[in-house]
Amino acid sequence: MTITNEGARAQIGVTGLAVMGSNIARNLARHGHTVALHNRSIAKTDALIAEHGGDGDFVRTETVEEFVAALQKPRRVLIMVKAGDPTDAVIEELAAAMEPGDIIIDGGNALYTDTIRREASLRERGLHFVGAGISGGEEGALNGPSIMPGGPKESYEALGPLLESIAAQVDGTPCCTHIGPDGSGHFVKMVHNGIEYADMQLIGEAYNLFRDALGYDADKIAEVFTEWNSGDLESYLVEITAEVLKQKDAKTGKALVDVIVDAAEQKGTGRWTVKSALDLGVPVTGIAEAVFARALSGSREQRKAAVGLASGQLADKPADAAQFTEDIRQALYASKVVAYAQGFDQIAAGSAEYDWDLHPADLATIWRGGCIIRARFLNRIKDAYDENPTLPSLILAPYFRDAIETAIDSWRRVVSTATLLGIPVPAFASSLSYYDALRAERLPAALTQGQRDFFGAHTYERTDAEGKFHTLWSGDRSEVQA
Ligand code: NBP
Repeated sequence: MTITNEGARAQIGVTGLAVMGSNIARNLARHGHTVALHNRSIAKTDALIAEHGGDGDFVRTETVEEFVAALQKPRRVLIMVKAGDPTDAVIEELAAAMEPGDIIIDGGNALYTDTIRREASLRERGLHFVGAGISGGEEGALNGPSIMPGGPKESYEALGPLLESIAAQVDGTPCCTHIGPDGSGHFVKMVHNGIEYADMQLIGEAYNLFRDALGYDADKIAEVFTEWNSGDLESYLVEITAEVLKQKDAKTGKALVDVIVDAAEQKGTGRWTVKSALDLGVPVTGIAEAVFARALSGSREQRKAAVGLASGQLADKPADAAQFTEDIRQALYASKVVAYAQGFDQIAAGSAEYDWDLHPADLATIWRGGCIIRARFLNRIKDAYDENPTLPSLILAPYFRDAIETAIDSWRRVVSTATLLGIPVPAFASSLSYYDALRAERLPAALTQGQRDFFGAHTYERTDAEGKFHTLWSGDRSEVQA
């Protein structure tokens, strides 16, 4: 069918009207944009119009052809459907109905390598494809998310003002900027989610220490998090932690957190971050521990069977609760610095691998609002990268270097006390070990190289000469240049 867009009046279309898509469509409409609506099953479109039609100017469409015909040129369509095959199916249907110069935006949580593939294929057909990471959950989608659009720079000219108008704003700056080519937007969103996993795990470990080392109940722990939220740790995740801890279960009257099963689930972006980090050779140890901690919590049968295993001689609980509370706060802050440092390392490695020319300060800027990891802390990260865009590690920025110096004794006390009490702190401990490894003058990797050369003739470098060397281990053990 030939599609004309005579009388087309929508500036953008949204297809996929489940919770995220409908909230973004409403956000767009509330900002004065005329929005064409489409969903595979018409019921969601009608529900949106029935319940929220008053939010702005919507164009109801049933078929893809009607949807495309409702859009002004260049047509802009935001896809908000389930990631994976559904996204490919929707792209194919849209591409068949659209024209060169039109823009397809995938706002779902796509795997960045899928976005690279889709962008290349649509470019060949003359269409612009923008993989846009969107963070902030359903509330952010409605009231202002953080948006990370990748894809061709030219398409951002047509799209940027529209996306920036609906993004969260911090100090008058929108939490949306063009990230870089093809899959970079989704890559950055993936790492954002990886950092989110680490941050949540660290908060969880702090909570666990209050509960098991200090014997605090949920209300008392909520008070601590509320207080922390007015200092350096101020962040969305710390704020909602206090809210969750305060919540009472209507059925039992207990704290809700005490009746929730302690098995955490995941949808996959944390796992993707770690897989990608493995491929890129970036040690994102904090993020990896967080992903594994969720997996361990979900191993319910194994855990049940292991309850009661030997704990060793446990130490006494900390005598000075106020000091230990401050120690946990410092350990949380320092470990959080490590998680972000590792995430930004992964972004730098991805940027180099795919030639994306990503700018860390821009990312810190657009993560200050709207997204799940929004935090006061991000201003410090932005300042650090503004001052030195090629920082070898965030840990080396003067502000964070000093913060860790202040925290280091507390951090060690927390990890050692937790270990002596038999309380698991995988993310606190691995972050501290990462820090110690990074600052070490000499690592045991020299021995590893010796072993590799012994069994596999993999060669090694010397501290005092250029080139590669091999020891004739099964011969006279003399050294030869490789
Ligand atoms: P879902 O991820 O639950 O997807 C539901 C939508 O996909 C519905 O509109 C459904 O249409 C449509 N759909 C499916 Br399923 N298969 C389809 C197909 N083959 N063809 C056409 N449409 C199809 O929705 P969501 O939770 O709103 O998330 C949307 C996207 O945003 C996802 O990629 C998600 O990962 C991402 N995201 C979600 C969040 C969050 O907090 N939930 C945050 C950030 C990003 P139907 O109504 O006809 O079944």
